[in-house]
Amino acid sequence: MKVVFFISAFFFPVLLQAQEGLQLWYKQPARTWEECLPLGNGRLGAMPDGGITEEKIVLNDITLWSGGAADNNKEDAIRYLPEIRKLLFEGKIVEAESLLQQHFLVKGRGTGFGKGANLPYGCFQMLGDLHLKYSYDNNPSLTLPTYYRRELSLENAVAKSSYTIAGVNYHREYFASFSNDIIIVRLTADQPRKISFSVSMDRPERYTSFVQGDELSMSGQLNNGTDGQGMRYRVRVKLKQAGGTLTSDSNRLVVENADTAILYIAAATDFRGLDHEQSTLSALNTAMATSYEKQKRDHIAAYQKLFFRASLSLENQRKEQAALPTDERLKAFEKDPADNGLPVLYFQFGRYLLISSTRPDLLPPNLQGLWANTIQTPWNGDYHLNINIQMNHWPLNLTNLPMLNEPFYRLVESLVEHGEKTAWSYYRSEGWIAYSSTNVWGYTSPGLGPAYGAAISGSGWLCQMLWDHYAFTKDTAYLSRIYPIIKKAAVCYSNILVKDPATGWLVTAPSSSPENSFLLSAGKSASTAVAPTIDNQVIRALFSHVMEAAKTLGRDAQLRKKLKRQQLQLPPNQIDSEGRLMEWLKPYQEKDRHHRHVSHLWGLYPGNEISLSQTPDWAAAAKASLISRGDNSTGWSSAWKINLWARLHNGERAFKLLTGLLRPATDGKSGTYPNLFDACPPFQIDGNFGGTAGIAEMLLQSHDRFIEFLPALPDAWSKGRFSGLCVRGGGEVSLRWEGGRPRTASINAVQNNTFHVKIPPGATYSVDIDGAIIGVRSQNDIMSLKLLKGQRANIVFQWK
Ligand code: FUC
Repeated sequence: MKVVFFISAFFFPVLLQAQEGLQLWYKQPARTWEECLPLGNGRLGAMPDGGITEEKIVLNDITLWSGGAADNNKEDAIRYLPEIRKLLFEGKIVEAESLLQQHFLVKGRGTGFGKGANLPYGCFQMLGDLHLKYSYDNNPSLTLPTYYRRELSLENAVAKSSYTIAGVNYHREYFASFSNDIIIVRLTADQPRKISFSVSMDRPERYTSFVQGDELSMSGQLNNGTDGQGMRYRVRVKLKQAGGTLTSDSNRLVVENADTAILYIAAATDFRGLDHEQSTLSALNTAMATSYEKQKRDHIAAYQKLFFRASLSLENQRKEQAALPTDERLKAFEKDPADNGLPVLYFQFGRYLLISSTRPDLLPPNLQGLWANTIQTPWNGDYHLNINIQMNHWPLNLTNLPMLNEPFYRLVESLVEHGEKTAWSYYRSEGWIAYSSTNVWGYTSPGLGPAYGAAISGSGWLCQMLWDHYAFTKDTAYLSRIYPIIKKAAVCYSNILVKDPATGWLVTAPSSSPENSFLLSAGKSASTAVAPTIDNQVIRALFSHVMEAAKTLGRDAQLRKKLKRQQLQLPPNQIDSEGRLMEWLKPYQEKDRHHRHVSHLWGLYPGNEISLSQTPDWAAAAKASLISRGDNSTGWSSAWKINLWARLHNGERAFKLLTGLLRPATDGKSGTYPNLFDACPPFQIDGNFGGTAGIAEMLLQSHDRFIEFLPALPDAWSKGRFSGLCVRGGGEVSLRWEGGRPRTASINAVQNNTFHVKIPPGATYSVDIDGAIIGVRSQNDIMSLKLLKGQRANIVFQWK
């Protein structure tokens, strides 16, 4: 053990600072929805296309769902469980799968294979299209402006389109207000009386749109899949213009020759019994009684409180690429990925999307965040529990947005009562379980087919996310809130584990490794399996978390003992003849070697039972599996692999995956659309969030009992700084590095804690706490810093 004494104090730059170039911008209006710039305040979303003579703004409300509460559990499923297990243990997989398909999956039509709009399952839907038709009296035939720019600032969550026609400079500003819960569009021109346009509204189905007084409205009711009386919604649009006239006809508002005009768009649904008629009315009244400038200021201030909690900058050698419009910049990056500003932009765009697509007391971001332009959204725009909803939340704690965990917590909590019914129907078990997807109606049942629908790791994985938030925050009040949820999930798994006659291990059966299948003899394949690796890893982690929580809270001593005993009997990770981590209990060959899901690597990321320092053999096997799976896949799969390679401390490979994720998706393949939305394809927001988390994971890790700076830094990012990234144990970290080596770091304690920090090999260091010299203990290249809540440790590294 050695003791190193403090040498010098230093000051780290403050967090709240503007960063350069955090803008998406274009030289033309959007031609497709995936070129439109997304705005959102956690509930309401808007994607204006910035059109010159006609503009469409797609509107969203995150609560707008068709479908409704339904019983999807097969009451008699339990009768078939013994036989399915017997067949599985006898190796009669095909027979087991066929019995499962008939009797052990969902009752009824479930998710409708992702086409659930008119089923009880329902789907998240677009709210409507707002149509603006502009006319230019100075030159009615002119459509081509002499100047055009469309942009979105990530620093203030305001979009703009500016253009010049016949010498008149037009300017539009759009935002989804974080302070007033309303969408606002302001139109100005630099000459008087130049603003003339009409506004109307529609959607592909289930609407009436009408004008009452000076208000344009749209309302309707969605299909609940049973009696048709589903969710109701209301959109109200009002205008405030200066100069000129405001008139209307039956379904349009018309402005002529105004100097400026402001559109106020209020929308709501009756989700959770909200009085949507009244709430839209009062939102409009409040907004219209406030000046535009104040509204914008309040909006920006509310947004920045979250956004500026973390910053990142990477020295960029490609200033010329950084100056390009975002669509061209993406293309240039594919040829020359040295434009470090683009990963920074992508990182902050992910944080922007997270802040914009969820808010406490409401819903977590769904498969499309909150942005959709169709009635039947892909895969119902729902919450998939076998990677997608979890990936949506990966950046949350890492990038200092912990308050956005609340809607996720709330969704999971709401699943418990439904999952209890599912656990009872299928297993006669106490506790709760959820399979592979859910909606806003509490769906927890299995899915329609074995590959997707029989995987039982969903509830356990949700609980790992709940736990990780605790690991980051060390908030024991929160731990008390999640305890019943994670305990009941553990109780269910504990009850349904059975002894595998061949190995004596405690196994799940039936289950599946999410969406993958394996080869059997005679050209057959199946998905139904005993103890797929992900189940073992997820249950192992869940049991550890419940035991630790019970101990911390002083509860359930008997349960703790039982879980410990069972945990020791779970199947260990196994390695196949090719040196790869096995995805199933048996060394099956996967049907698709390059399958997008890498569920068996869950223990490496997002779990932490596999790590380079603690389990190097498994880490090597995980690496072999990753190599064998290959790099090309869907957007979210690339994003997952960035995180996995980061955990394997391979910065170059993680960077390669990141460049793949950022590939322009103009050819219908995976990558990134011009508006930086992730292309699965189609647009799925998980890849954005997974990419943001991956970038953070390359720069800072804390899963392995210590904090490690720059664990997977690619050569291209040799100089940079970040602030406000978070570590487990309740710490906010800032770091500045050069030549690939940490120079100065600081840890702000959000909780009392001893932070263990890996000393970069070859570095010496000095430490002060709030400016006071301290001696630091270190052992095995790990220094320990004991901090009280609110204290800051500053570390200076010296390199020979
Ligand atoms: C999982 C994935 C698909 C898609 C869907 C929404 O089922 O396997 O690729 O991302 O979720």
